Amino acid sequence: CRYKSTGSAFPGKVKLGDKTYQKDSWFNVPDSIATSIDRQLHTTNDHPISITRSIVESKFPAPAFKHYHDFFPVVSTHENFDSLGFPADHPGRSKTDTYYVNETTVLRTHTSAHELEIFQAKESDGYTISADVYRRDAIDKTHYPIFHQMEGARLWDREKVAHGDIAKAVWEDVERLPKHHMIVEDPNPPTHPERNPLQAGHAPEEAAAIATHLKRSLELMVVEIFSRAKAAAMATNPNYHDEPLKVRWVEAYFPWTSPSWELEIYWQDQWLEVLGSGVVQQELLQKAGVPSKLGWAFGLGLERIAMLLFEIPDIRLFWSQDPRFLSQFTGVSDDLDTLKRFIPFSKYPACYKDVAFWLPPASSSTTSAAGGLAPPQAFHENDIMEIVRNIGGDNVEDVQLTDEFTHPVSGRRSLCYRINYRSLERTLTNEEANRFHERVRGELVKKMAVELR
Ligand code: FA5
Ligand code: MG
Repeated sequence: CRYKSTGSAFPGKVKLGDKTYQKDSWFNVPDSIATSIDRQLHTTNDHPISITRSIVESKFPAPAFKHYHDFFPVVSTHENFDSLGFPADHPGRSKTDTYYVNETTVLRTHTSAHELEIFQAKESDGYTISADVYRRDAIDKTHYPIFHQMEGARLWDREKVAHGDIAKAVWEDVERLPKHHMIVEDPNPPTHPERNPLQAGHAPEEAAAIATHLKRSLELMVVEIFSRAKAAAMATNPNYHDEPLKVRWVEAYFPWTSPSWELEIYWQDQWLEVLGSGVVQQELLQKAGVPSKLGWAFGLGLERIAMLLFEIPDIRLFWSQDPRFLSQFTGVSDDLDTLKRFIPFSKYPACYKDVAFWLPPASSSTTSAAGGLAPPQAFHENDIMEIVRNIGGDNVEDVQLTDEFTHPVSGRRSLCYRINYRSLERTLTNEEANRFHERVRGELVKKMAVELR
């Protein structure tokens, strides 16, 4: 048995939700993640993620759209990556980015993992899927290793529209959508031969019609949600600071859509990406057994929308069990006209600690990855994030690279990270922060073979 000699956390089985899985050397799911699977915030009554989900769903009404909430988060690598055309070497597949249960089983990294099966099911030509998704990622106020996405798609069938004229049918549906007056920056060409190509089987006017329907639908979702929520806030708070809503479309790349775009909203002096989207690749629809259909798909971050809507300043708050957080949403309906902003409770002092280290020389590092975290010769920042997260948990607000240089003679790289230890719920003592920090330093040496400076 090839796993016997390692003596680490496998072989063995792991229970995730109500199912049991065989682990192998790919397993990298920490307990804190495994035990959070049961939380299902997107269907928890009176939780801001569930309220937000319901508000966004209402912008994609039945019968055109069917709404799914119950897809289990453990999926195959085929569902999460292969079915969508992810190339074999796509960085998203890496153990540094994704939580693996075993070599062919992952915690889904996005709700797109269910696109193929939903297209296959043919239950509706429009749908949304809301679910929890998992990623090894940065630590800051807008990133968390578990978050929630809503996937949406809308298809048209060449064989069911008059004269097979998809472009005309889609334009008629565009005409039926309400207009809006929000200023949208969209300097992007409809398609771009290298960056955002027109698909082989699509006429330019088909892609243009679908793109217009996609963009208008998503803009309407944003306008309706934010302008009504703002009106409610201004009605109840005379000192409400009114900032005009600013949004923009940015070119993007996804293996299963082309052309593709992301939508960003201006928030707290920066552009915040809220969703990715595009015209669905015909190859995916062929695989699903619906080759005569064409359409669009999007995937949005529910936390990002919820943070804007309720003015929630830190993504960790969604996981808080503190009544000072949860009680503010009790009895809050999804009625936008009566929506209440979150009133922050006291902010506790920040406690910054730096850690500086030399990375191991690339050639000698093959023996390093003791815990199976780091791939042998490559350094990946997500491994640092994971170490900090596993030790500090929600007591860490932010981890930032503050300095980086390469030694002119030895060629070795040195990095310095600044960790902000700050709980949302109480003041951390300097001793507590020091204890976390000492353990972080120890684990960096043990798991990543760095040399502390
Ligand atoms: C995707 O996940 C694609 N599946 C979206 C998509 C669907 C594209 C269908 C085309 C067709 P992306 O990795 O950009 O794309 O994530 C989508 C959204 O999830 C982001 O715009 C952001 O709002 C949110 N998001 C991403 N990472 C995090 C995170 N760590 N914490 C919170 N929200 C996140
Ligand atoms: Mg993105």
